[in-house]
Amino acid sequence: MRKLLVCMILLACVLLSSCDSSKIIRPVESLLAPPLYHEEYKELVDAFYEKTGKDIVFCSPQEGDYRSAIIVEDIDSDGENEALIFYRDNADSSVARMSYLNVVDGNWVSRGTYNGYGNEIKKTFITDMDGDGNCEFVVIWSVSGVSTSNIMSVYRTSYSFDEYKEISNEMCTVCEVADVDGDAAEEIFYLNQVTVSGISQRYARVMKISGETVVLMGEVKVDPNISSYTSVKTEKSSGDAPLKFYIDALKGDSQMITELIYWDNEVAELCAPFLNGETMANTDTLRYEPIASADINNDGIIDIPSQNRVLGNEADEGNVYVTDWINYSDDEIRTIDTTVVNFVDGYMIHLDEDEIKTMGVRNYSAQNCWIIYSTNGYGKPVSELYSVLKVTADRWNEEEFNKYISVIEKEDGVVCVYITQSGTTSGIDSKYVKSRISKIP
Ligand SMILES: [Ca+2]
Ligand SMILES: [Ca+2]
Ligand SMILES: [Ca+2]
Ligand SMILES: [Ca+2]
Repeated sequence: MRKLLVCMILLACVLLSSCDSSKIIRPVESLLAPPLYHEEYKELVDAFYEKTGKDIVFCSPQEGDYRSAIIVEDIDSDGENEALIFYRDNADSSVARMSYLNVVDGNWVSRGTYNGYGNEIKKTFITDMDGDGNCEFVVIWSVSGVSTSNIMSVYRTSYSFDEYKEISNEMCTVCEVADVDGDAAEEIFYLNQVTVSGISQRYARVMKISGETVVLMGEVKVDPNISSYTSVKTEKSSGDAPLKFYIDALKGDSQMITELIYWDNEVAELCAPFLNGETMANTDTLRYEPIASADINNDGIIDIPSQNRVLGNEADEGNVYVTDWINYSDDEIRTIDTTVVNFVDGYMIHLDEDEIKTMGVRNYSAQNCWIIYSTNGYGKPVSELYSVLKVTADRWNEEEFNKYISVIEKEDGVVCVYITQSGTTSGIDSKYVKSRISKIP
């Protein structure tokens, strides 16, 4: 009986550890989407069903500020609400549509329905870019499961035409609407890929509304050899510094770069300072692990990880890259911090100039363990100083960890340090390791 109980406990442990919450697959929409519509829009929805029939499927934008299939807003600044509805005719339809409705004599009336360029809506922006009182719509249409097929459509109305017209459509990967050049009017910033004579090129572009059309304000080439963009961060303009876009991109499965793109008002051009014009590659920000850019010192400026050398012995099998955190200002790349990053276990160790030359790290990934050693100044190991270990929360209470110092407590465990005798002799203590080891932001 006792044996059976032990077996059952063991089985429960296995089951629990294999269904950590990150592995439970839930539909993204159920996590992110707000309620489809509020009771107060019942009349709108009823009027819409009357026109389209009830077979339709509402489609919520998957990213951005608008996450509802039904958007009710004062779109033409007359004090009354209008509505945009995204939907498909039925679950199998390959075409998503957008309907624009307003209220006439107390009733919701359709003012136009527009066919999209895909079966889903990735993102939409509703904003008055040219300041004429009427919002423009920027809609990123996508095909489910195909990340390279986004089409951006721009819809505009004016007092001279009484409905919305599609005035532009472009392929895009990333798209944002923001005041790129600081003149208080918003522009469309986007990245796209063009293949010319079999050679793939990627551009960042800025477009603005001009009269009844959209014009290209500027473009700049970016690194063409990437597999996908993973995030876009913007840094607000301040003083003379322009709005900056930081776009993390994967190269292959695990290498990563960050594109920095901004509008330079002095030369009236879009700039991507990290692209090497000769090699057409962004090598300044290359790292061999997918470490995201982040503001690591909380000064409001985003810092970019960059790796180009290992710490300690180059010939060592378990060696670890030095990660420099760089940023770009006044036409210069500055290193603001130097670390070694344990991407898997979620921590990094900050190193000073002297330690970069006199320390090395050996990674025992199967044990979630790093050993930090001193070197002779040319990478050759001299003695082990301390080890950093990531252990699960339940193991942390075991006796063998009595001599370890907890430095980071995380949801899934504890990052802890054991200091050797020669580490202690070299002045490494609890205060030192706690000040040097931090979470990856
Ligand atoms: Ca209105
Ligand atoms: Ca407008
Ligand atoms: Ca602007
Ligand atoms: Ca920073």
